[in-house]
Amino acid sequence: MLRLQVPLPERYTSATPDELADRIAAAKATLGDRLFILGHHYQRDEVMRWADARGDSFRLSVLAKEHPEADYIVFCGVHFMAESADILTGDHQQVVLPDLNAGCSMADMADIDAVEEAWEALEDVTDIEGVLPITYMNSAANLKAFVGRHGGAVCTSTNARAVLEWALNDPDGPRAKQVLFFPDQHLGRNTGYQMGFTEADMRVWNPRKDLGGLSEADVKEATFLLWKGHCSVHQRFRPEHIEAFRAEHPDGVVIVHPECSHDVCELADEVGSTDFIIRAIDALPAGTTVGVGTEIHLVQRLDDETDKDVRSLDPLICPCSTMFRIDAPHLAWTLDRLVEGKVTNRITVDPDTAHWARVALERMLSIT
Ligand code: CIZ
Repeated sequence: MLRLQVPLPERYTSATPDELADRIAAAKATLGDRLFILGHHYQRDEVMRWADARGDSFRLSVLAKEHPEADYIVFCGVHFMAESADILTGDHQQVVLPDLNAGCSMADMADIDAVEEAWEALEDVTDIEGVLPITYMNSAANLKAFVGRHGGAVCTSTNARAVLEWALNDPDGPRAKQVLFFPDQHLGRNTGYQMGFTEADMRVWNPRKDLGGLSEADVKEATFLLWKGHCSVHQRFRPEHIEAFRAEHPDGVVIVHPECSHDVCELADEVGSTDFIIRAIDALPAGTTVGVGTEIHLVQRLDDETDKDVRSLDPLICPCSTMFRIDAPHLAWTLDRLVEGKVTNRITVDPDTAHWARVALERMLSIT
C-alpha cells in the first residue's frame, strides 16, 4: 500500500543520538499527560526507551483507550496498529504514526478488493451462510470491518484458538462449517492443528488465482480456507535452526511464535504470542538458555532484561524492516510538531469502517 512519508528536515537526519534524545525529552516534558507514547515489542531500543507503555498491538490500543487524558497517541508500531488505536480511542484522541511508511507486509497481503473477490467466488461454489471470515489483528481496518459485517471476528495470536472454537465448535452448535482466515496462513494452520484438525481439513487460498487456485471440491471440503499470507520475519525460522540450537544447547528451551510455519512449531517446546513468549521466559529458571523464534528486538530485550540467556534461533537475524522505520529522528520530528500544535501523520479510520471493525473487535472480546 502506498503511503507518502515526507522526508525529514536535515536537523533531524543529521542530529546525534544525544541531540535527538534531548529533543524528545523536552517535547515529552512540554506535552505532559496530553501525550501517550506506545511502544510495540518489536521496536528498537532508541524508540522503546521513550514509550509510556510497551505491549502487543491489541494491548497497546486498549491502553490508549484507558488514557483518555492523552490527546495525542503516538504509536511506535505499524500502520494497522495505529488504525486499531484510532478505532478504540475516543473522538478527542488523535493517533499519530511517526513514519507513514511503517506498514506490515503481512497485513498488506490481504487487501479489501482481494477479500471481497474471494468472498464472491466462494458464494458461487459453496453455501456462504456456512462460512465465517476471521481476520488476524494484523490486518487493515477495512478488513476488520468486512469481518464485522459478515458475522465474523478478529483474533490475536493469543486468542486465535478461542475465536476459531467459537466459530467452528461452539457447544451450542457451530456458527460455521468453514472459515476464511486471513491474512496469515500459519497462524490459521497452527491453530487448526491445535484444535485437532488435520491437513485434509485445510486448503490455502491463493488470491492471485481463480477460485484461490482450488477446485470446487476442494473449496467445499475445506474447513479452513487459509489466505496465502505470511510474516516475512517469522517465516524465516526453519527446523534446521531448532536442530542446530538443540545440538548446541541440549538443555535449552525453544519457544516460537505461531506465525512460524507448522514444521517449526511442531519442533518447539512452546508456541505462543509475544505476550506468551515474555511470560514463558519469565517462568523459566534463572540461567536457562532459550532459543526464540520471533522478532530480534524483542529477543534482545528479553536477553538484556531477564536472568535467562535468550537467543534468536536464526543466526542471520532478521528484524521487522517496517517496524524498523520508526527511529529516534522520526519520533523527535513527530513530537516537535505536536509541541508546535501541528498533528502530522495522523491515522484516521472513517466512521462506518470504524463502526464495523469495532463490531468485529467486540465479538472477539465477548469470546475471550
Ligand atoms: O499483534 C501483535 O502485536 C503481534 C505482531 C504479535 C503478537 O504475538 O503479539
